[in-house]
Amino acid sequence: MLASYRVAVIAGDGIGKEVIPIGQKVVEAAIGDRATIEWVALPWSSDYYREHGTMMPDDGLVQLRTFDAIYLGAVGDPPDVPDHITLWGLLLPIRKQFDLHVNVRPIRLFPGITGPLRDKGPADIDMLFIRENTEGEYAGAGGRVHTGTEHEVAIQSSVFSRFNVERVVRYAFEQAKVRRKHLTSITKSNAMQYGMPFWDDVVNEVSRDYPDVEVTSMLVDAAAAAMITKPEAFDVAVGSNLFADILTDLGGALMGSLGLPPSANIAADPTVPSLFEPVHGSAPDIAGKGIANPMGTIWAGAMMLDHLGEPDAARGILAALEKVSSDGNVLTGDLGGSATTIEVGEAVLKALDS
Ligand code: GGG
Repeated sequence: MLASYRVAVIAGDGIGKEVIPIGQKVVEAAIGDRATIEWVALPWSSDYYREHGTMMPDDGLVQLRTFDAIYLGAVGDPPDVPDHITLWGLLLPIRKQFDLHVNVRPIRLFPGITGPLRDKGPADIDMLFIRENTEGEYAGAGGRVHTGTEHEVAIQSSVFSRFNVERVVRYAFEQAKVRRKHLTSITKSNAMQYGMPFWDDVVNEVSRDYPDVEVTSMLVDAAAAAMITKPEAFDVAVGSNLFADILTDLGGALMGSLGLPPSANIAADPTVPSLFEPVHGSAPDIAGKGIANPMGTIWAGAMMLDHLGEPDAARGILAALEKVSSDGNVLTGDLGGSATTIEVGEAVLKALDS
């Protein structure tokens, strides 16, 4: 019987609204007649917030729970709506309530793309970040007191639970096992003396189950430098919510553009929808101009297909992206080209056919 998938589409804000329709077209073309996809567009965004006072309806999570996957563009419309409202009103509640425990972020220099590092090519820049995705620095533990007075205090605490750190680290080891068998664990254990040495302890404990995986422990500042000076040293990297978020933006820069990296927010419970999105945000500076790079969103669509059990279609999209990058004729401005978002989408569709 033909497989059928129901996917919730939250294009969101800014360039999210421009890149998501392109991603949908490519996903549909890649899947062909192997399966059917029912897309359900949900208008949850900053516009929705301006109209309703919330980023999504009260039963938003109940609605989302019925889907097989969520395809998200971007959230953020500063300064009109503060960033912490957009993020805590939509993306973070989905990650937390659906227990999307890991955020998988591949960082690869595509063939034909000139990255910013002299003498480093696609063979040197090929890493997979596993970002802890529901707690850590984004746990939301804290508060503000004496607001508006000169005694005002703000506290933001990081939270690391054994249950969560262990499963995230284990996920990273599993990835390392099927890649180059090297895991870099990124912390700041010298300065953050409770949560981060705890993270190191868990990594050491879990490593006993993976004797064939070599582990390197790095402070986040050293890791940032090493990603520039010696990117080939990274295979799989695992880090806390904040650290891995920052380092994967750096990874996007190594790829030549933040428009390229995708991410997969994976639910611990396979009956709950996972969420797929580009790493980039809403990019208000270029929104509405039709020049945003859709490649990260398209790649996120491939990760979604792979997760849904359509690895051939996913591989087809990756190959098409690589063909477009190798040819180098149809690229957006961030990659040195002059093509529009739609033109890049059409080039990927054509490459899928070839
Ligand atoms: N692609 C979704 C998006 O808008 N990302 C930007 C962002 O700030 N995300 C927050 C995060 O990943 O923690």
